[in-house]
Amino acid sequence: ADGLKGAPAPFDKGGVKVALVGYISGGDFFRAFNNGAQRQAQALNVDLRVFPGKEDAALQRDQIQQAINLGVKAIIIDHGQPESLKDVVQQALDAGIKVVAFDVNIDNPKVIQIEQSDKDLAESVLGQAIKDNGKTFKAGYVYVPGFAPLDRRDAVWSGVKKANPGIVEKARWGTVAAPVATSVAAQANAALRANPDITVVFAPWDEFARGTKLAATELGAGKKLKIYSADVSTADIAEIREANSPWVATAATNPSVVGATTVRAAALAVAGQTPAARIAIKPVLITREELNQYDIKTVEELAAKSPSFGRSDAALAAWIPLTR
Ligand code: SR1
Repeated sequence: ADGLKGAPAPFDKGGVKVALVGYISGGDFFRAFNNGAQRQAQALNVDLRVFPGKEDAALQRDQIQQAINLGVKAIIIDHGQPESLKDVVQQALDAGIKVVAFDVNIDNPKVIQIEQSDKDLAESVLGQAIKDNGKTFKAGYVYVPGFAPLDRRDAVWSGVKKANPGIVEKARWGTVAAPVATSVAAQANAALRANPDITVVFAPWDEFARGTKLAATELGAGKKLKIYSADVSTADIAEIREANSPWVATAATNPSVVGATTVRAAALAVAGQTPAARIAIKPVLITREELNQYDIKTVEELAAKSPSFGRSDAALAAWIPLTR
C-alpha cells in the first residue's frame, strides 16, 4: 500500500486497517455516512473494513471481535446499543485499538464521542414549527427510545411541550424495523386516521418523515399536515419540494461530512495526535421555502450554498487530505 507523504506513522507507510462497524442497515443517512467515511479513508490510504449493521446487537458485538482479530488500529462504531457494546469496546481498548463512537454513548473516557449537536438540530426545526404553526396545535411524534440522537432530540421535544401547553401530543409512533419508511407509513396511517385533528408531526429522522408523508398522502391528509424532520438527502430534497408536500422543513448535517469526520478522528488518534474527546457537528435548518427560493435540488448544491453544511472543521490536520 502507498504511504501518505509527510504523514506521521503509521500513515507514512499506508494500508492502516480501520474498521467501521454499523448497527442500522438502511436509509439515505447511513449510505451517505458510509460513502463519506470511505472517501476519507481512500484519501488517507486507509484500508477501511466496513461491517454493515442489521439492527442486531449480538452481530455488532461479533463484528467488533472480528475487527479486533483482524488487527485494526481503530474501530469506528456507528450507532448501537450501549449496554451490549461496553465490554467489547473495553477489549478493543485493552488491545491498544483506538475507538470512535458515533451516536452511541459508550460512557468510557478513552472513547472519542461524535454526534451532530442534536439539541441545536431539534431546537432549530421545532422553532420553525412554532414559527409556522403558532404555539397551539395537535401534534404527532415519531420516536424510538434507546438511540442516542433520538433521545437527545426527544429531550428538546419534551421541553418544547412543557414550555408550550398549547402543543398537545395526540399520538406517538415509530420503529427502526427495516425498511423503516415503509414500516413507519403503516403506523402513521393508523395514528393519523385515529387522530384527524393532528396538524403537525415531529419526525426527527428522515426515514420517519418519509414514512409519515407516505401515510398522509395515502389518506389525502397532506394539505392540512406539516412534517418537521431531521436529516437530508438528495431524495429528501425532491420529496420536500414536491407540490403540496406536507414535509416542510428539516434540520441536518451533511452525513458524508460526518462519516469523513469519524475517519479523520480515528486517524488522528492512531497517529497519537489526540482529537477532541467530544466532537459535535453543527446542523443547519433547511426549509422548503429556501430550497425553492435558491432552486436547490441536491445535497451538493446545498453544500455549495451553505459552507457550514459542506464541511466540518473538526479533526483536521495539515497531513490529512480533506474530502467531502
Ligand atoms: C435511529 S437513529 C437515526 C438517526 O441517526 C443519525 O443520527 C441520523 O441523524 C438519524 O436521524
